[in-house]
Amino acid sequence: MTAEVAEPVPAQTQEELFEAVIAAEQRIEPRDWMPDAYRATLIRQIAQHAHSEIIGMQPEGNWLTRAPSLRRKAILLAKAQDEAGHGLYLYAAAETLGVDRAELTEKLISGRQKYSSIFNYPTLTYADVGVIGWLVDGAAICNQVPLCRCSYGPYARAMVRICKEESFHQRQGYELLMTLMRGTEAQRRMVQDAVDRWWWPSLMMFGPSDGDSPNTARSMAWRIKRHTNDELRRRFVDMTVPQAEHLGVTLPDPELRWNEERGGWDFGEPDWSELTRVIHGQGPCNTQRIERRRAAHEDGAWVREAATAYAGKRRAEAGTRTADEAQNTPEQENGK
Ligand code: FAQ
Repeated sequence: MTAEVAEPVPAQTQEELFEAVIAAEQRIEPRDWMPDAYRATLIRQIAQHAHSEIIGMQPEGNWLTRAPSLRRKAILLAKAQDEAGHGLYLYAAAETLGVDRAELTEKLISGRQKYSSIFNYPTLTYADVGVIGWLVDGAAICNQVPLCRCSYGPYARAMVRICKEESFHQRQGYELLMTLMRGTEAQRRMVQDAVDRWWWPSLMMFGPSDGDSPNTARSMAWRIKRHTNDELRRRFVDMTVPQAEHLGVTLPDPELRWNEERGGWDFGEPDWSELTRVIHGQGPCNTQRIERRRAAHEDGAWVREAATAYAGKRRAEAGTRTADEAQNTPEQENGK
């Protein structure tokens, strides 16, 4: 009998099938055909996201050895560990698209891939830890909840767990700030100072304004992104203003005004030239962040080598066992 060779599906049909899956709000999975540009967009976004989680451990990590109490230290350690975990899920999601984590790390430390601008700002006081939880995790949640409905299955599924953990991070940040606000006048000033420094960079996390966002239209058509950068930024401001009032801090924007007609808050324009500078390596801490990441990668080389050698040993042992089992039939093993 001659083996039947499957007719290759014409590219046109594959593309139509892909578009139909997207239109039907179903998920594209790693085994499915996808346009090269869809794959490249996902790799770009997921890799940047993963790098952000890993580099994002540094600003708060700065305070691990100086946390004001054992309780605060335990909370902060757990948060940083969660962020490492998010990075790992995201690198694993990127690997389903055919890229290797080592290759992505190499691109990050050689400056060929980006990470979020927000992590290039310094953490000057312990109030910054609270403000990162409240504003930075708050912005991350606003941006990432819609990504749970992203058209690419592994990314969407990774986001579900990440969002749950980020919500918890936001609440711990807010709780820390509430505690400080109930404290001394100096502690309240410390919170206000941190809010003043982190507010605008947090708004910039959502990316450039829609008119200057080259990737949004394509990513929305593919249902990778579900909202534009400006839509999400507005949603974040609407969510955050009442929280700031409850906390008793002032957001550093003289143009912040309730818009009755729109039912939302109007706000000022972020300094886009600052975002461009930070994205292109000229933020206050860009050099330090990448140097630390490179040093950690180099210091960890022996761990990767040991893990690879151990995995090789386990594979060889499993291979020997399989060969032995092939020689010993179940009857022989049972002594029959
Ligand atoms: N920083 O055309 P668009 C976190 C780049 S995780 C740096 O609008 P797109 C958890 C953009 O990549 C935070 N670069 O791009 C945590 C593009 O450059 P490219 C990370 C930025 O992709 C909390 C160019 O500008 N979250 O916080 C930024 O459609 C606390 C043009 O921009 C994610 O990554 C920026 N802010 O939209 C951890 C979420 N904005 O690649 C520790 C997933 C833009 O063409 C502590 N990502 N760029 O060379 C996204 O939703 C999107 O990628 C956007 C950008 C919205 C970030």
